[in-house]
Amino acid sequence: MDKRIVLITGATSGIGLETARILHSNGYFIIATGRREEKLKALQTEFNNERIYTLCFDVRKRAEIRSNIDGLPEDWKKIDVLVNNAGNAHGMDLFQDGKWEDWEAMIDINIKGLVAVTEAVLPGMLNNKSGHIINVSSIAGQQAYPKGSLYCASKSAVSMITECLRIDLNQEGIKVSEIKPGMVETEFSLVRFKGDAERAKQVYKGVEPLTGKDVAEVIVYMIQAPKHVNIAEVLLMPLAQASATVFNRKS
Ligand code: 8X3
Repeated sequence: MDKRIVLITGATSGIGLETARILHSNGYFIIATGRREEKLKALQTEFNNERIYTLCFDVRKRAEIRSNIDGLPEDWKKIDVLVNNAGNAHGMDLFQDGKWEDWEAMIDINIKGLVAVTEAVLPGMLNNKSGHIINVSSIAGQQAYPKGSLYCASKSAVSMITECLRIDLNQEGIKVSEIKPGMVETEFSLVRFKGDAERAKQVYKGVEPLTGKDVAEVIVYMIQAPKHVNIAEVLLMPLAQASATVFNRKS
């Protein structure tokens, strides 16, 4: 295989980590980004320091993103695939009880963060007239659910940005895709409920959710599709889930 470089945001856990693992085992070169330096170091060790480059930044820091991407060594500059995976939910409240800080975090990370990373990586792809951008959104971006307002809105924005980007890049030879997972058991609920492990556990009670690896396998499939094939959108749910709110829960 030709040398292929994939930049994955939020590569230190969950879907991002599993995507990095599968791609690495398939010979890809991985640029792993995340906020947690120690987790990035652990991934470097796991990959024996081979075919991995790490960038430690918070997707909320636009200037840092830009300087990190622009500062990549020459042999890491040609990014073939960008997986915009970093994102999370903060709080789960009725709109009337919502907290401004939670709303702001979701807008800053899920929307502005994704845009800032894309903005930094895109010039290289445009220059090469090739590339693939895969945005990880959510079933929450197409179906509203109670207490989901700003999370659902942020993921809906990701869907629209993806669609517009595909249109704007149509003449440039760059693929743009979106994967919308349903229930996935990662750190997602723990973050949403601010470390309340008991509450997080209840989310998955009586159902078998997707794993980060399940989603990663589909992302890898999207990356490996033939050059003329773009898997534009995937909605991926566990068997036990029929919609954002309908589950077959065994108690
Ligand atoms: C995660 C899926 O349904 O918990 O994006 O919001 S959901």
